[in-house]
Amino acid sequence: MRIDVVTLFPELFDAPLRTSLLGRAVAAGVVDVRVHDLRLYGLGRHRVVDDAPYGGGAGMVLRPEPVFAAVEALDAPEAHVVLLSPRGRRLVQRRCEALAAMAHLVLVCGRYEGVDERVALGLADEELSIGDYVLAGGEVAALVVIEAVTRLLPGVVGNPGSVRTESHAGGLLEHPHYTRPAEFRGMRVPDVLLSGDHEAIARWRAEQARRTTERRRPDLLQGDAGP
Ligand code: JF5
Repeated sequence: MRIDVVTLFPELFDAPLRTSLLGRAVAAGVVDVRVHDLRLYGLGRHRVVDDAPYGGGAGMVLRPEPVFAAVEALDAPEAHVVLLSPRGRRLVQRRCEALAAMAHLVLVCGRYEGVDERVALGLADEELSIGDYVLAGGEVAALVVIEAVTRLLPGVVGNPGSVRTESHAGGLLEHPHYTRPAEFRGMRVPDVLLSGDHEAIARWRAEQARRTTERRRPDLLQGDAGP
């Protein structure tokens, strides 16, 4: 899979793309991530990328020309172009699975107080948000997309079971996890997990997942982010 990123802060991607699961996937060539500096497509000698909003108001807006130029320079009309912004549709696991099936993604990172609407109207195939909060820019949101998608690609997570049975993929939160020691600061591992009775353990885990989801995330039981 190939992922191109268009950003004013390419250096933000350096460590995350060299570290841990993402670093390994990039090194193995499972995903080819290329980060492009939007400033190179800025206007005039000063490489201007922003301007004041029509209609007035505080802050600056990312102009459309540099964003269109950066994406069009990729010369990849088949690529799926995603604009990250708080106005986008909320990203859920099901959407990550659909993105992981695509051959080529382009992630456009907004900045300033907003992005000229013509980017959403005439360039992006979809606008996504990673959650209901405002970031300084779309870069961290793009990293979230890259990590959530890359770990779904074949061969990236060692045990395919850990991708299939994880939180949300089944529409439920995970059951609690425990490892050694059996008692820590007065907190005991539930006896059933030490029993060796695998059917009882499976029943306990299913019950815990259901109860925790009911209490913490009743919205998931309505199928909002489920499979
Ligand atoms: C951004 C205009 C982009 O804040 C975000 C964001 C939140 N969820 N997903 C993305 O992106 C930064 C701010 C303003 C465009």
